[in-house]
Amino acid sequence: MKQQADPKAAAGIRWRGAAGGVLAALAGLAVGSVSAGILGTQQTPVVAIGSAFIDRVPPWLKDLAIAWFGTHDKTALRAGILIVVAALAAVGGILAVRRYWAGALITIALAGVAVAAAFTRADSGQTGFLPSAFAGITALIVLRLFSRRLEPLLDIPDDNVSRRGFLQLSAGVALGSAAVGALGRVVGGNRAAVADARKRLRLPQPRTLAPPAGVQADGAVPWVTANEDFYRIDTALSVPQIVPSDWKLRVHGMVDRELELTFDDLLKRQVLHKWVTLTCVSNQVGGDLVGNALWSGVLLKDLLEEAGPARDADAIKSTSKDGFTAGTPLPTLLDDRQAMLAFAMNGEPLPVEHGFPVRIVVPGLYGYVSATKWLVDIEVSRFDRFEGYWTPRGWSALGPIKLSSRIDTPLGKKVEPGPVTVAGVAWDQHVGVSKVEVRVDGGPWQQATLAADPSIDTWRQWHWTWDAPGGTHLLQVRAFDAKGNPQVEASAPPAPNGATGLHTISVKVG
Ligand SMILES: Nc1nc2c(c(=O)[nH]1)N[C@H]1C(S)=C(S)[C@@H](COP(=O)(O)O)O[C@H]1N2
Ligand SMILES: [Mo]
Repeated sequence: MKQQADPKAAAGIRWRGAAGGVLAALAGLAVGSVSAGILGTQQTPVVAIGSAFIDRVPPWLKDLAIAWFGTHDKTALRAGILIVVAALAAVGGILAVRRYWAGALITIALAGVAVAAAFTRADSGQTGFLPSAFAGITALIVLRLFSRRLEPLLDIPDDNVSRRGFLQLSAGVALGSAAVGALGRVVGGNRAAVADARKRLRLPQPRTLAPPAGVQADGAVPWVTANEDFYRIDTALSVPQIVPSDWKLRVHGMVDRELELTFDDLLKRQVLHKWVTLTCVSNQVGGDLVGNALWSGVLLKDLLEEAGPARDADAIKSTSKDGFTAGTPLPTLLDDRQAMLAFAMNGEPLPVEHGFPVRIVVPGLYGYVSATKWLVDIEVSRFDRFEGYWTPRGWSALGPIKLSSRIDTPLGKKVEPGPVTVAGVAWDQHVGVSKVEVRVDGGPWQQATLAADPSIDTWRQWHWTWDAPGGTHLLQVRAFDAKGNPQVEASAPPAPNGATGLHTISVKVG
């Protein structure tokens, strides 16, 4: 045909086809998110695909994602999905110019993946697949409109009517998608209602938010981690939105009496305020997936004793609104460590990303085996009857926190020769830290000064003054637990039960 003789015209058709394909996908995604908002589900096509992907990542890839993107791993995943969808949609758009069904097949495949992904999600309910289905149908229709406009150009490359038609259609679809997308933000499920309810919530306040006296040492990282600075780790690509008045917790399983609690029931109970340092098992040596906050809530022990756990029960399986589960040893919930159902963090209702309205906090255990956010269900059970979310994914069933220490200053700073403050934190929740030592260039270990110890459930700040000579030096830190055991020096990665090794930094002096 004629257009084969003219490579420029062929290229023109190709890029128009690609643009049409991308715009068709965009229109589909916009319709997908609006319908998710209207249906009150979190499962937009991107969330469905992303969540199903997260559910299937092997531990090494999870570690890599956190190492590369830190707590921005979800933004990176969303961007990755959009790039892949756009690339495939562009190919589909090019194919559709000549053979609509070839392009349509790619669209159907993409929508099919999203629909299937939505079906695998515990939190997607019965309508969770619909946004992806609507997205697919929209994309198919828009793709057809584009292929109709572009087909005539195959025969008459300089057909101005078709060219103008393509531009008009592109502009229309782009504007339409933007408008629908904007609408999606307005009808965005419960988001606004939850933000509003959270703002209006009045909770029992702690007497003071100030850290206990003598705790704060001169160091780079404050003893209290502000809510905005607190690390966030979870599998929720779209954060569950729960209005407190809709919240209910069921306590059931191997118990004498099933309990059901509303948020008001919770507030009627005796409230506890407690400093606890939370740690993620994915934290690398020297990493920042650890934070210390004042948590307010009620004792889990009281609740569990009211329910009456069976004698042979050894665990609870806690479940979040979005289907995450943690398996926690029952003894850690019944002993003196004051494991709690927390509803406030540093004197404020829990931030939505940190589990609003209610989460679990258990001193001494990594988050993945205990700290369920957006908590809705507690089943008293046995470890031989269920597995928590991360266990079949390569992480151990039990996750006691490992003794660790970290240097926070002079990290990445250039310092002058002479006295230099070296400082950081060390933690071994519910065991306690008794000593921290620092060494320079593999020399003798020198004892650092520890800040006061308000409780064994929080991290401890330490500092040491170094008379720094010029040159480049290696600083290392190690901690000892309350029983005098030193921290494990051999390097191990986070999987399957927490990293070990000494935090080592290089400092340029002079
Ligand atoms: N619902 C839910 N809760 C969750 C998780 C999750 O993926 N989903 N991740 C856990 C993990 S691995 C950690 S380390 C802590 C982190 O709590 P934070 O985000 O408030 O710091 O939450 C825990 N609770
Ligand atoms: Mo974690």
